[in-house]
Amino acid sequence: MVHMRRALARPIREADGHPLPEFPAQAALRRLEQEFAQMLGRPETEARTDEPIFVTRPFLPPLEEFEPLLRQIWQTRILTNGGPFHRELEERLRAHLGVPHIALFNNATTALIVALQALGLSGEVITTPYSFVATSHALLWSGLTPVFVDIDPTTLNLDPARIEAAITPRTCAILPVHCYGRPCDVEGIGAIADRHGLKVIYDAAHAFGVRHRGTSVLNHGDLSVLSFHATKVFNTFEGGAIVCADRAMKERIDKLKNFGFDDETSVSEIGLNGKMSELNAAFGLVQLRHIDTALARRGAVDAAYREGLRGIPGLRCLDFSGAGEANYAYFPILVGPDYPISRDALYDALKREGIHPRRYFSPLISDFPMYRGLASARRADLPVAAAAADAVLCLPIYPDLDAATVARIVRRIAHP
Ligand code: T4K
Repeated sequence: MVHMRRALARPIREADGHPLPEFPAQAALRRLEQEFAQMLGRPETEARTDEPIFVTRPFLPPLEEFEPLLRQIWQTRILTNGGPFHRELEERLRAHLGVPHIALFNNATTALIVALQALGLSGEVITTPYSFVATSHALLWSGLTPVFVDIDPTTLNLDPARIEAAITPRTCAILPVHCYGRPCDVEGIGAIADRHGLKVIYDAAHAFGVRHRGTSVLNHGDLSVLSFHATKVFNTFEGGAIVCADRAMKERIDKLKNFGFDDETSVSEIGLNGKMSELNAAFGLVQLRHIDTALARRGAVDAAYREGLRGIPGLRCLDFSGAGEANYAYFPILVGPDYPISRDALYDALKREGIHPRRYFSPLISDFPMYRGLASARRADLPVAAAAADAVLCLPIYPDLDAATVARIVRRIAHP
């Protein structure tokens, strides 16, 4: 912390020795520094400029906390197939998230495929082109046809105003994404689904812990799918889950993720192996002890970015205000024509400095070869998604990101 304070107090100089104007977010970053000091309760070292700064860095609990659970696994030799840690994590996540039922998976992609199978879908599914490719890949794996619909310019989520025009007699469901953890217009989408008798599966890979109008955003739609991948807010190394409303559906999902077994000798469906191992589940239990601290630290980084980047011409931070309780999973900025250099030039400039933002989500899913030929994949019909894909840059955000590094990133963006 002492080093960090010194770094912030130093006048900011470019390599040629000319001082830059006072950094506008200095006060915000001091506050962030104080918050970090309180939350960590231990000294912080100065941000190291020789280490690459990636878009994310997985949160890891103290190893000592994980060791006793590992010892238990070694004693019991229960490694997978719905063991005690698996059952306990399901129960704890159910309570923590405030959802009726949750089924753990080995990753969100498998969970998406099982979710689509559990609802018995066939035909066309309306979805967003502005997401990670797993969203649409799950449809193709399930023999379903993606129908891409443009996104809303404010939220970058599927635009309900455009959904009805894409509904055909073959449409069976809507697969929206709570992109970056920002809730979709769940009321608007729900109303359309009800009117047309469609199922709704939310790809909630980014939405762990997000709340909307006083309840978990995962309580909307027929099913919601979470990712617990290393890069996510809550990680179990690899992992995922399906949230559902009733016990019968949970039992069906549990069967489908276990090859379709009804009992020891009968198999009634073509299930797959989607089970989470005891190792991942045990790790999740330890992670869950720290989730509130991890989210608070992400929130502090988010606040510092917003203050530091405010007023820079041509830059827009995605607005989460009024969207409920955020989880600060990503920090997307949109680089517009008024910014001095292009999005890609900024991306390259930051990379040269050892800062590695990501262009999530560019290209659009609909630009990839296996989707390009679909009638709904024409870029001209997806202008908002296309513009976002060309402008977006997700800045590094993770619990361990320190104030001095946030300051450094903001300075580089303010003075490209
Ligand atoms: N739906 C949506 C909307 C999704 O975003 C995703 C996944 C899914 C579904 C499918 O979920 P899973 O089946 O994965 O559970 C990453 C993740 O692999 C992927 O899970 C995630 N979305 C996507 C948005 O990002 P990459 O290829 O960009 O990740 P990668 O390996 O380049 O990692 C990014 C940075 O994170 C690295 O530069 C360094 C850091 N990192 C990464 C890993 C894996 C670490 O520090 N440690 C690590 O272990 O896809």
